[in-house]
Amino acid sequence: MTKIQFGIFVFLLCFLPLHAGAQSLDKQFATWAQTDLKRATKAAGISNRTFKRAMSGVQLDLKLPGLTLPGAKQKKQKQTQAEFRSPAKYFDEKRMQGLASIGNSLLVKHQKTLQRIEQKYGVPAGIILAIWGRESGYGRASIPHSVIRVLATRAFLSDRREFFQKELIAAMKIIQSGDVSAAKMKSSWAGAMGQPQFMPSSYLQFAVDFDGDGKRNIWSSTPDALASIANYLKQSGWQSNRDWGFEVSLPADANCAREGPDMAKPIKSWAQEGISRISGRPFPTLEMSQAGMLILPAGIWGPEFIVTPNFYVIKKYNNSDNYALFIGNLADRIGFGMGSFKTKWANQKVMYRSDIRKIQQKLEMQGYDVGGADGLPGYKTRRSIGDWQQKKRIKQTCFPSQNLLKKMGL
Ligand SMILES: [Ca+2]
Repeated sequence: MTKIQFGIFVFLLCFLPLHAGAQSLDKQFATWAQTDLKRATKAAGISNRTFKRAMSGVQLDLKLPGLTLPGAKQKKQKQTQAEFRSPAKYFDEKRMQGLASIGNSLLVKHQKTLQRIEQKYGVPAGIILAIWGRESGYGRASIPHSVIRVLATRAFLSDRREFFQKELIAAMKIIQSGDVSAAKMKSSWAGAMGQPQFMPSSYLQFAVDFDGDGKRNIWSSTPDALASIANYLKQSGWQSNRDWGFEVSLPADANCAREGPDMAKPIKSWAQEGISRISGRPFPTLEMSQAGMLILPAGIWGPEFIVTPNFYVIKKYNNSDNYALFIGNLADRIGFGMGSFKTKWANQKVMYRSDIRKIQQKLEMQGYDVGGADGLPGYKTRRSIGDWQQKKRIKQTCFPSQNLLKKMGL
């Protein structure tokens, strides 16, 4: 099937529900729901009554992105043309300022609730607000989908069927618990629910009732949504007496190839070799004897950080260095009136992921650990580049570039 034919096929499925192909797909879905799915839910302790309440009238939603339609050859991702986007795009200053400004007013508005939450869970208000703002625009973003419909569609028509079926069963467990009706369980098109954007399994693990009405309502109760975010972080290991991290400045001759959680050492040891906070303030006394890790998201070409284990707790919410830095910086703006990172992200020539993969493969052949040749420069790739450069006695950058490709003979 060509691209155009595939497009027409999808068009027909979307807009002509009486088309034979669509009809049979709906039938297949209904049969699957009443047999395989029903059996699996029963085994997981979902009652017939809950199953009916959840699934009655639920139809496939073929407009969701990323579905795998039967008969359609999976499009091979054109990785050769995929560009690696510089972290700079992630930290759009206008967006950060907008979120910080609303966050500051909400800090005042919800002060008492946030203080009670901080007392109970040990997570500072700024971090909770930053996640709330990032995930759902402080509960103002439109979250229009029915989570049951999204998950049922994906459990039937995606290449991660097992994952989505598990989440669908978790969603039914929520309905069975009586916390919320199926109709009120709204999610994103990916199945992330409510103001904290929890998948149903995270809801079962971390959602809490904080307004005292006996129900965990992350959709329309602000105290429940905020305390659930705090509980997620606490259960994931948040250390209450510690910061998330600090923007720092490395001495010009410092070895940049020492990033990552496995190269942690006491913050005072980093300080002793001349790494200092970019604000000019000293590291807080409480932090000095505790573990800190170096993070250089763009190698020597961008802001540099010493982070604490709490940085990795934020990554459990969303597994991305940029996400965790975004939350940390937004929290600092809300809680402490700080601004953008002081060091700018350098304007580098755009690189293709395929070129980054070539660098990774070459390093792997020489015995370096790049954390998998995926075309994305994570900390293992960055520090292996730095180690390779040091061995070749060329200037360390700890980041892929066109120049590095040439130097490696690629
Ligand atoms: Ca509640």
